[in-house]
Amino acid sequence: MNDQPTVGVVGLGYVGLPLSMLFCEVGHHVIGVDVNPDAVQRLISGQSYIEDVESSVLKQHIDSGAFRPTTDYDNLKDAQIISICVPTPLRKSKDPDMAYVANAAETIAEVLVAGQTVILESTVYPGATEELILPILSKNGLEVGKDFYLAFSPERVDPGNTQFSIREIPKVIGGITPQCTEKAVEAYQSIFPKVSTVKSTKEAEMAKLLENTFRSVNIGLINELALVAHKMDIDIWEVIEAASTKPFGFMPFYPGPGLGGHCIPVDPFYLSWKAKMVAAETGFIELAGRVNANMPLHVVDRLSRLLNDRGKPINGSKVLVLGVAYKRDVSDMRESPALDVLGLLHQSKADVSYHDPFVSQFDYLDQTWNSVKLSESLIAEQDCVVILTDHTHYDYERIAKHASQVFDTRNATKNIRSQFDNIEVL
Ligand code: SAJ
Repeated sequence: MNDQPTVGVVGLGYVGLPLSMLFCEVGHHVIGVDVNPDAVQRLISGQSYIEDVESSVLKQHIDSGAFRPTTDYDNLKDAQIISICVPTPLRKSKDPDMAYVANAAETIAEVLVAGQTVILESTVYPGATEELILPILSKNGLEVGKDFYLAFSPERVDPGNTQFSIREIPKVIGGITPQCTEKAVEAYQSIFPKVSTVKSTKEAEMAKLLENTFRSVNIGLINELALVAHKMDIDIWEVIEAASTKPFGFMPFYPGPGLGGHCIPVDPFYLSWKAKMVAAETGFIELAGRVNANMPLHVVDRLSRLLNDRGKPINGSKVLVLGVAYKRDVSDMRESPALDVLGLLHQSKADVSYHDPFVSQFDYLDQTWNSVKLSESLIAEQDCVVILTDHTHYDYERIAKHASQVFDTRNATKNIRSQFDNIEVL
C-alpha cells in the first residue's frame, strides 16, 4: 500500500483530468468526481476526451485502481487533498458565473473531514476563495487553518503546448492562512516541484488574472495597430518581426480574427467585475475587449472590399473558411472568432463553407456545419479562401496556387506571399 495521500479531483476537464493523471503517475490514488455521468462512464471505460491525456495512460490508471472516476462526492471523505477544477465561465452579461464553484464547495462541505486540504484551481475573481468558498466549507463548524486547510493555486494547463509539460510549470500557491499555504505546498510537492508561494489566496487569484489580462490587452493593442497599419499601407507583420529583434523589453503579439478560447476572452472580465465592486477603473480591459471583439467585423469588412474590387458582392460569393478552432492545431472551438466570422458571412448571404482538420462538424446558427473535403477543384471554385486558423496541417502554397483570392488573417502565407499576387493579409 503506498503511503501517498489519496487525492480528490473535482471536475474532470482539461485541468482536472491531466491533474488526476499527474497524481496517479507518482503513486497517489485519485478519486475523480464529475457531475457528468457520461464523462465518468467514458473515463471508467478508459476513453480519454482530453487531447493531452492519452487513453492508454488513462486505462493504465483505471485498470490499476489508482484512478477512480465517480459522480459520487461522498467518496471525497477518503481524500486528504481535494482540488477543485470546475469551469468558471462568464454569463451573457459578462458577469462571473460562479455556480459550478459554489456547487462544488457545497457538496465538498457535506463530506469535509478534519485534516483535509482543499485547493481551488479554477480561475476566479480576487477574493472569491475567501469570500465565497471559505464560508461554505466552514458552515459545519470546522475551522480553517486548524481543522481543514484552504488555498488557491491557478491552473496553468496550456492545452496542446508541447514545449512545457505541466510538471515543469511553476505553481503559484496562496493559502487562507500560512498553515494553509504550507499544507497546499505539501499537497502538490509530489507533482509540482517548482512552487511560488504568495501571502494569501488573493495574490494567487490576481496573479492568474494578470497573466491572462496581460495577453488580452496586448492582443488588443496589436489588433488596433494592425488596423492603423492597414490604413497607412504598412505591413504590420514585418513591423512585429522587426520589433521582435529587440532582445529585451519587447514581447511579440500578433493580430488575428479575434480572441478565442476559454481563458483569454473570459479571465479579464472576472477582474473587471470585481474592480467595479471596489469602484476601481479597468479601462484597458474594457477597451481590449471591444477591440478584440471587433476583429471579426473587420475581417468581413476587408473580405467584402476584396470581393467588391473584383466586382463581386459578398451576397452569393463562394467563400471557403480554413480553420474554425480558436487557435492553431487545437480542436477547441470555445469562443472561436471563426463563429463570428461565419455568422457575419451567413448574414450577408455569402455561400460560405469551412474546412478544419480538427473540427469535422459543429452546430451553429440553427444548422449543422460539416468540414468540406479539401481539393484543388473546390479551392479553385471559391471567390475567396479565408485563412482564419493557421493550422500547420495546411499546404498554403498549394492553396494559393489554386485559389483565385486568399485572405490570410494569420500571416500563415508569410513564406510564400511574395510569389503570389492573389494573397491579401490582415
Ligand atoms: N491570439 C492572438 N494573437 C496573439 C496570441 C493569441 O490573436 O498574439 C489569439 C489566439 O488565436 C486565440 C486567443 O488569442 O484565439 C487566445 O490565445 P492564447 O495563445 O492566449 O491561448 P489560450 O487561450 O489557450 O491561453 C492559454 C493560457 N493558459 C492558461 O491560462 C493556463 C495562457 O495563459 C497561455 O499564455 C496561452 O495558453 C499560451 O501561451 O498558449
